[in-house]
Amino acid sequence: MRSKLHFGDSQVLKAKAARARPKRANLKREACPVALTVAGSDCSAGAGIQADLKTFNALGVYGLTAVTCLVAEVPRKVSRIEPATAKMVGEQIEVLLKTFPVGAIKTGLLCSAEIVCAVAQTIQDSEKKAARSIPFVVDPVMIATSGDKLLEPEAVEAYKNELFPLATLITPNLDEAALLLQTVINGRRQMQSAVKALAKKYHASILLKGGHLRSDNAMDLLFHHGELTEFSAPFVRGVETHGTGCTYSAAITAGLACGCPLEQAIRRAKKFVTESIKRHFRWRRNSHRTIEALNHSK
Ligand code: PXL
Repeated sequence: MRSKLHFGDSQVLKAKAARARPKRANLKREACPVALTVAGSDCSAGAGIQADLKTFNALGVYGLTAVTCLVAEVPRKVSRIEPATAKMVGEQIEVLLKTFPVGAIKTGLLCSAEIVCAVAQTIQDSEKKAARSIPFVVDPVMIATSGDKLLEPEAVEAYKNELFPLATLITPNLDEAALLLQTVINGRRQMQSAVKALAKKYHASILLKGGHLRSDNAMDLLFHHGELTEFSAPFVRGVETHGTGCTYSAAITAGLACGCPLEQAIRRAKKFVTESIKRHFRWRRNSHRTIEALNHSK
């Protein structure tokens, strides 16, 4: 049975409701930094858009996405890749950049030469319209950790001619740097000359990731404003590393979106990746096989 309202109760209820309503003062809170990732979807969620969003979230940044392709895969096995149309990729970027206060952008897997060109063109046009330039991290994803080819070979030229000239930072691993320079890199000395050669060639800061050297330390080299800086962390052995490259560049992008200087953003990102590997998830598939994934939560 409904209880009877007494005279004056409605005023009391209204006052209570007003107190429960969120205060307009909420709007005065510090605005959350925003970052945009332009990348592919990894259905196993360790790499690609999914890794980027989890990383942004863990680092206190609101993540926006422009999806370039769908990848059916699990760690160590890419099964199928289907690209979005270049027009659709461009349009996602355009509407986002004209609406949100994007503080930094990153690209991951771009799949085809057509998509690389559309991304470069749209970012350039949007920045011109807004009369500002946004820190831009290019992770030149070409080959998966599994060794599977992820990028059409013709797209490499489009990266060199269209996208690299817009980059604040380019983050190749050793295989990608070797492909870009048409050389072999297998030691610290060769890393030093490669990072300088790439910076000179593409007029951008370069972070060359040495993780694939498999020494005791995962050592990366930054060439920025004419100076070499080394970032090292103990190599975490025996763990599935699917998605570490995406996670690293997403964490750097998050730092830049928060206004950190480049070196500080890289230092923090390196720590975040190392910790996501250390605290990885592991599931049992059957009596002798397991499956692992990075743990992007903080
Ligand atoms: O880790 C490289 C990578 C990036 N982006 C997507 C991927 C992968 C690896 O498989 O699927 C979407």
